Amino acid sequence: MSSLILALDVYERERALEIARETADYLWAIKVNWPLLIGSGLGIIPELKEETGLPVIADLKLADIPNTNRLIASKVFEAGSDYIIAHGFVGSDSVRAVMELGKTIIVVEMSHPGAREFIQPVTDGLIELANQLEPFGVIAPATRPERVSYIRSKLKPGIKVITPGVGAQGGKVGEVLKAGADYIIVGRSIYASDNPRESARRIYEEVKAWS
Ligand code: NUP
Repeated sequence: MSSLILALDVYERERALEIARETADYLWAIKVNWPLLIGSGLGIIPELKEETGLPVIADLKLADIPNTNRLIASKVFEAGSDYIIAHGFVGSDSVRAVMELGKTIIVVEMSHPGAREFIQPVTDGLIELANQLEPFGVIAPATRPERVSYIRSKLKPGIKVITPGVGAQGGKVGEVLKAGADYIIVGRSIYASDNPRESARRIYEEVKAWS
């Protein structure tokens, strides 16, 4: 089974469906984020599932009070999303509101440089939150493999480590898998390349070689 997740950050429905169709053979799941949801609407979720048969992860990074998180998450799960990504820093009640409705991935440390300013100092607390709530998985930065190892070492064994930041942001497949990632998320290196299918295939082969 593949451990590659495509971050499908395009606006247009047609383009999204075409890239999903071309790359599906090499993917574990498709991640949709605000650009695609704003550009094409929630209806893109069931369409992607029907087109590819793959699970869909809604990368909403929910960060609201429990009631609002619940109002949003219920519609997105209802639309067919298999997983939702939620922020942990808003507290366990807000995360629980999402987890009660479906499979959840908690952000414990983001991949961009700015994550060092506010998120990294609270990563330990977010790992503790994840260990207490036992979500499907957590987000850890492929751009900092040493942080992926650290997060993996502190996390309960069953919780998956999902790592964005491979490719365009500088993260390397081999390093992040060696550090303990279960899944890698790749966006621009696939969808913005001249040949998304070939790019997905190459990354898939690399993942297979390291797994
Ligand atoms: O820490 C995070 N970093 C990150 O890049 C958490 C995320 N969810 N993402 C998302 O992963 C980001 O919003 C985008 O959808 C994808 C990475 O895309 P790319 O940098 O490979 O193009």
